[in-house]
Amino acid sequence: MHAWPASEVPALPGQGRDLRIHDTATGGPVTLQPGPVARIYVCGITPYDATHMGHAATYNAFDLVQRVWLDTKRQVHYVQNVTDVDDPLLERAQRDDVDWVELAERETVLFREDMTALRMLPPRHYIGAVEAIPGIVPLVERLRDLGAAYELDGDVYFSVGSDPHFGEVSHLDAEAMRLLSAERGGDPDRPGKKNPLDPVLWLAARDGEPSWDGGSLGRGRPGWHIECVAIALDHLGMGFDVQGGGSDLAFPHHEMGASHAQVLTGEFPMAKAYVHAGMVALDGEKMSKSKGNLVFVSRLRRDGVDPAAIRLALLAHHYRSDWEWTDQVLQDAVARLGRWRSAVSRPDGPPADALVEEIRDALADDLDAPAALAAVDRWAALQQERGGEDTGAPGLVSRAVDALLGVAL
Ligand code: 5CA
Ligand code: ZN
Repeated sequence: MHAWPASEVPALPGQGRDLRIHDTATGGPVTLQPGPVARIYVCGITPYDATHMGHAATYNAFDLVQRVWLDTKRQVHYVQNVTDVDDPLLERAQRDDVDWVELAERETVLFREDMTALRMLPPRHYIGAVEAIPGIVPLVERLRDLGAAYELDGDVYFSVGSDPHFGEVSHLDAEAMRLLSAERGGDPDRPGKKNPLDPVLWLAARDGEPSWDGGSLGRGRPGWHIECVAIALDHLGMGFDVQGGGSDLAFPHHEMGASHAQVLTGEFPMAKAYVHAGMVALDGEKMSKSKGNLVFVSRLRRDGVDPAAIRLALLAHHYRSDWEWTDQVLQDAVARLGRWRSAVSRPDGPPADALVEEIRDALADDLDAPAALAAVDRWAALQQERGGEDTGAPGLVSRAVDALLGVAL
């Protein structure tokens, strides 16, 4: 699949910082020191509905990770998937009586447009589940040959008992795992499983559903977790720097992925840091496609909202906190964008070298975007109150805000 166009990232004077970030698996901050090429896998959308503010907030967090790395003059290898075949997509297509391929394509096109408008850096490899099937099948066969997978009425399940590290990403107790598994695509109550938590690796073909050649597995379609493992291992290899997603992916998705990869390679963990963004809510409930309480990026854009203001609204919240989308959040962002634009449109201003360092420090400290915004606010207020003589300052602020925060002033 092709990704979306990249926006230019201006180079800044001075030295970038190494990123210290909260890792769900160790439960604390880790300072990442990637080589010259930093590697990141961010779980992509299941394209059955348009990009909502929750998705946008999560992708914003991982865009910041990359901007911090780029500022250290590293290259970034960024991989993202599209879960373009899975139960929720097929169910929605059936409900709306549309072709599942068309639904997935339409929503993926819209997602790309939203990401472009929000100036999110594109992945180097943007890979659909369907196109990954030839790589998924041999991994499932290998898990089976290793004794880590078993068959149940033609479907193939992964045995979580085969991984000594199982549970070390999310650190949940058995009851919590069971509840979340039922909520998030698992089938803990299916009779005949070795462990209720065991996730499906390969689902045998069913009437009325798409299926593909699975070699010795028979016709069918892939499970969700093995999809991301196959794509990540193929394009990044083991031990990449960050696997990212919203906090609802910690269990089961990232836990199961780490488990599959551990059994396949004998290495743990697949990612050096498991990074999770908080959930965005609307009217007190997590924004979700299944609940339908959504504010769409595309809708706001159609209503004439500047994408830079949407981005500032996201940046005003720490990525790890759960927060609520309200009209006020957007109004505040529009007002801030206006203040910043007016401040950088003057021919001179207060010196801004210290501001660049403040933004760098804030982001390197677990992506503290709100602190970065507060620093720019202070510079803009000073500009407003007293102005300044530095003719390079407005341009420098503009470039720093663009390079580090993805906001075009
Ligand atoms: N295709 C899978 C990942 S492989 C998937 O979870 N797709 S998704 O479309 O449901 O979600 C895409 C990303 O948005 C995930 O990282 C998910 O955690 C995140 N996300 C979904 N809802 C919210 C929300 N309300 N707030 C913040 N992030 C969210
Ligand atoms: Zn994923």
